[in-house]
Amino acid sequence: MALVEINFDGIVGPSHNYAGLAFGNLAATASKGAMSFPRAAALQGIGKMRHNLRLGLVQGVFLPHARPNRDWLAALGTTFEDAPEPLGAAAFSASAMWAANAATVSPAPDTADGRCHLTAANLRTMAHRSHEWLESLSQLRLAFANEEHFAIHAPVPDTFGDEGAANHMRLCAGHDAAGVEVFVYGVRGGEFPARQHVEASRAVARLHGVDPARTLFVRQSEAAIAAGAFHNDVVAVANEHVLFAHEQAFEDKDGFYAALKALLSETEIVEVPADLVSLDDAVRSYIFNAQLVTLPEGGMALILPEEARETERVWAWLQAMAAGNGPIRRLCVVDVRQSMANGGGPACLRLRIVADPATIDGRFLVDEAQLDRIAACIEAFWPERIAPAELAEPGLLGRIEAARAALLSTLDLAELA
Ligand code: SUG
Repeated sequence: MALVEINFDGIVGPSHNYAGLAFGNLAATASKGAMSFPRAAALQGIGKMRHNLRLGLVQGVFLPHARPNRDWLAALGTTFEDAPEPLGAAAFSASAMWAANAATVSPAPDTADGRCHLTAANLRTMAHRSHEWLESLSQLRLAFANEEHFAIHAPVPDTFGDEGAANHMRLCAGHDAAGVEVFVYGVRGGEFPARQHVEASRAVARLHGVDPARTLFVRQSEAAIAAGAFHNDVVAVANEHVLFAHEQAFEDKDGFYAALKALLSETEIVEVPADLVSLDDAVRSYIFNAQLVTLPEGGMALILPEEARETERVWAWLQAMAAGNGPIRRLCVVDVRQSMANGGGPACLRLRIVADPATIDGRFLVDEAQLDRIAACIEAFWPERIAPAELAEPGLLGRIEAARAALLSTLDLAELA
């Protein structure tokens, strides 16, 4: 089979909760202390995957990580039972669901050795995410063990923050053609942290062996970070030759657009003007945290969260755009509200990998029957709700650990235990 784009979604883990851990992520901060619904959250994720399979797209999964992360707490000289806050909540977070932050991916056509390169992200800026990389790396090494086709890299040293594919875009004539890789970084961020450091992006580009002449390092606008766009994928998304972005996404958009068009003449930029959709509306609605996909029958679709339809100005703009002559003609809406309340939209929940499915460990690829099995496991084992005060209850911990064990056994992935 030829190279195709595969979306690997993070299955929402049984410890999903709202601890308000991600400063600069407005939705997560606003949800702090709310009751969470892990079972519904995970089933919403399955619903999105089913939707995308029915569009004819290829789908994969990554597994929830072991929570609480007892090894991380041990390295900090404590245990979950004794951990002072916020360490306990950080060890308990289900944040690995946002697979767009697991790694940066450079598909085979872009790299010097003709292999697909993946670098796990260190996620060092947020304590609750800084310990994800070890298990992400294990899953990547297992799923993409075929060294003829894949090269897996450990995170870059955490002197420099790296948040993975959420700050990386690839533009190309077709998925299997050599692309232009765009690494977006932040500098100051005002009150909020700029999580992606340019030195980390440069290191990933070097490790992957992408052609320096076809690689751009682009600065995210200070205004976007200050408005709550803690990752570039909150204000921009690309697919093949199309860049869909907010007018204020980049610090020097004219320079960026010109460089992109010089490298890829087919480039089409669909820009949303700030006077019709403000940065605040973009962050509230997650219009850009859509999956922009190429449909098997041709043309592109945006897979948007319900919140985009509910934000009047955003929906009006989208409908006018889809009715026009541009490359994006279809709007699909999915319900991922539980993840959205932590600032994770449809695009955050997936890592895109361009590869031949036959070269990937089949246990990480899913069809509808496999999704049925995963959903049955979620129905049986995921807690229905978690109130903040329950986080430390031994009964809940036992259920969460048993739930992950049941999923590993359902997927025949005992080596991740
Ligand atoms: O890192 N939220 C995640 C959301 C990640 C979204 N990913 C992309 N944009 N690609 C984050 O801010 C909230 C968890 C809490 O507060 O309990 C959280 O980590």
